[in-house]
Amino acid sequence: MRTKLKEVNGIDWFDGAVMNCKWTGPLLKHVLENAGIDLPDDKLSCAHVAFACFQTPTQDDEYYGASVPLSRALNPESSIIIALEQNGKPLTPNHGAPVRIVTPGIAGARSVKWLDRITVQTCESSNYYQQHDYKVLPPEADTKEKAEKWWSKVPAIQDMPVNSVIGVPKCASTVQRDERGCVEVKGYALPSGADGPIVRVEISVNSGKTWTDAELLPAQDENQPGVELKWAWCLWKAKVKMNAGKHQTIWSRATDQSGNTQEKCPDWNFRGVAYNGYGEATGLEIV
Ligand SMILES: Nc1nc2c(c(=O)[nH]1)N[C@H]1C(S)=C(S)[C@@H](COP(=O)(O)O)O[C@H]1N2
Ligand SMILES: [Mo]
Repeated sequence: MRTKLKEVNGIDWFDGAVMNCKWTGPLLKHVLENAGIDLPDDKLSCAHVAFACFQTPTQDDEYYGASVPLSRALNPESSIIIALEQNGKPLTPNHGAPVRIVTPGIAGARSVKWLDRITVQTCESSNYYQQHDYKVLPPEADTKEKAEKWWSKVPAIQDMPVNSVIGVPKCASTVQRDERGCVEVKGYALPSGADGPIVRVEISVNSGKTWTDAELLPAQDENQPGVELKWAWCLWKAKVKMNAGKHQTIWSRATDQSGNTQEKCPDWNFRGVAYNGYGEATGLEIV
């Protein structure tokens, strides 16, 4: 968002940030149900489950915290887990050892690492990172001062938007066409929140005039061949005809099962978060 639109108060995400691996641990739902949820019925629908880590102060608060709606945590489909293992091994310190939350489809900011406390409560987490960050502010909130009045009015990001990334060819590379004048394009795509799987990825080499369908290679459950993994990324590949020449661009556009699809470019926002414009490989020299 910073490089394409204008300066943001945030970091360079490049193509985006994603974790795609195998997480193992009890479902949060089962732990909450075993503990017993002590809330009046009329509070259940708006309640949140808050996660906190008190190991160290953070840049902007005394601890790190986040929350997700209780209804989501109690939905068996949501797969929110208290992770103990990553790719079959105990969590490493960097990734939250000994115990962290993993919230599939939801922004990584809610996957609290080095977990100390889980609270079922009638309001969202009051932590800085839930209230004053990770929100898509409207474009008019373009300074710290103007942003201030928006933080309490804009919802915290939960579900991430549909997205796709071109991994091959790399930006600014020289690409050799095959004997039929085609270039191989490969990448990954992610659905919006729980709206997976990805059902279509299209490629354009002419600024969106025409699109070619990519072949989808969805991640499969190793124990149940043929069963697509709902939360994993979908790898894809395509062969597209291109003319020789410099300064060429390839775009990718993903659509998920619920019909969410990428726009060329979303509106600018102050923190530069949730960018999900078309995947792009730019500055290509095709030979
Ligand atoms: N305790 C704690 N948990 C945290 C954070 C943090 O700063 N402190 N950062 C969050 C954010 S913003 C992200 S994107 C993920 C990153 O998880 P990873 O390091 O395993 O990729 O952790 C989340 N959990
Ligand atoms: Mo993050």
